[in-house]
Amino acid sequence: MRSRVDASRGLAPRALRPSFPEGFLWGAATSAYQIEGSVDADGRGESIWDRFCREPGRIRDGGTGATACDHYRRYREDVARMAELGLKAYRFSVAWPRVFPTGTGPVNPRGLDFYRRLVDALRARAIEPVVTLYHWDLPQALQDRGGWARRDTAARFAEFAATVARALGDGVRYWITLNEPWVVAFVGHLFGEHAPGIRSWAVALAVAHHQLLAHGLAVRALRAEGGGRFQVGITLDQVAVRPATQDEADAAAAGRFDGWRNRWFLDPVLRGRYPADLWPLLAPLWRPAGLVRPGDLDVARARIDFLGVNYYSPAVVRHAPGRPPLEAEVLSPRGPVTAMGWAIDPGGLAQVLLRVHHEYGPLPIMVTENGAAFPDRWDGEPVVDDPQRVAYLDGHVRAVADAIARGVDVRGYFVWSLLDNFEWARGYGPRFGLFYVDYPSQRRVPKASALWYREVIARNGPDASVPSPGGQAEPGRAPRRPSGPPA
Ligand code: IFM
Repeated sequence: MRSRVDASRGLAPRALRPSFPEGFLWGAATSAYQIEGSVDADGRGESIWDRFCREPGRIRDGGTGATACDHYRRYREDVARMAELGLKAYRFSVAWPRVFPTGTGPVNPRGLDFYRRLVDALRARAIEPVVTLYHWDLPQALQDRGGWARRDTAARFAEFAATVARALGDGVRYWITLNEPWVVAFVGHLFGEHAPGIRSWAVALAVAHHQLLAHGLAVRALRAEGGGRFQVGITLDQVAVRPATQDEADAAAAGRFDGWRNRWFLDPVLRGRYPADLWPLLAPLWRPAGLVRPGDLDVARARIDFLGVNYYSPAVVRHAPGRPPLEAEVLSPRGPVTAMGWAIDPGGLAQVLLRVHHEYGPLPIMVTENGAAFPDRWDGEPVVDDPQRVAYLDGHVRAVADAIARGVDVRGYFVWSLLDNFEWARGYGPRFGLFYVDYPSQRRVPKASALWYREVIARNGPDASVPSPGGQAEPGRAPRRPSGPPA
């Protein structure tokens, strides 16, 4: 049998001249808890991440989001930096506990005001705001009532979505309901590495289902507020899955892993059903009585205007008999890796884009996150040299161009991240930013990748006359280093 995971897709010869459509949205992304700080300001309520960070041993360096990049107070300065890069779009998230301190009940107008000011500042610089409604900071009060494992949280989320849309709808056209629901479900509720730190298949699968419901209900709420003016989507993290060998067993294991890692959300959102091959394997884990109710998957399949794809890395999978429940093992990367230990493979981005296009599309796609952490150092110079990140981004941008050349309708690309920030359980160690953040002084220092990105945006694509280093993390193999800090 042919594997569902066809690693050869997208590996045909590269497009010679990387080219991007007119109006392509070149952006950068962040999320509220990772950059804002000011967690007690203006009536904000507690989030699950505030609570989780206080639990000993949860965060590698003991860090919290209490100050982070102090963006809540420095947003004007940060928007000015975006403008210096020439960003066309900025993707940020709204902290639910700023808007509803206890998750529901009375709105906190001061919380909403912050996002109004931010949207106004972006608009004043002609930067398109792209709003993510949920990037992991659930109000703790909702967690105390069961969190995403409770069906009612989906309805509360739709209420939140409608409230934010009403407040910001004049200035915001692009809306993303959820960011990486797979990570929320499984890293937060199966591996216990993210808030709320639960370890249970049954809970994780219930959380996955309720997020799908929440997504569909929020799409409806957004349409009711914005009509046809809004562009609404969801962001799913996609892994380029490849079998370790041509062996049937490895191919089957890769297919199962892909089903859990990618199709568990793709299928309900775009086809209105759970993956048929995985259903018999996973459904018994939550004893489905009452979880999936008639009509739920019709709600989850609400029409979307674009799919957000986050891509960082591939996964090479081999059959591992007896490993419940998927009998699959992800091998350690062999080649170059980032500071997160993630394999560097731009071809994987083309692979996931082509896959979504061929199997679920055609549909408009935005690469809502792509980027890499490397051990950047700042010694007081005006620009932080980060050749590995320049190489990584250059390779991945060219992979997007490859996918476009093959007919994929990609509308935007967002670097993760604008700023170095709080990398969840990994704390402040990994630095993903285009701008280095010196946390003690809160100074932002452009990295060479920011200057490279400024040129890419100005040219609407990478310099076709300069060969790509292929995204390999080898220092010194970056494309020509652009000169001078941003104007
Ligand atoms: O920092 C995260 C982000 O919050 C979600 N996507 C992956 C990034 C890097 O780990």
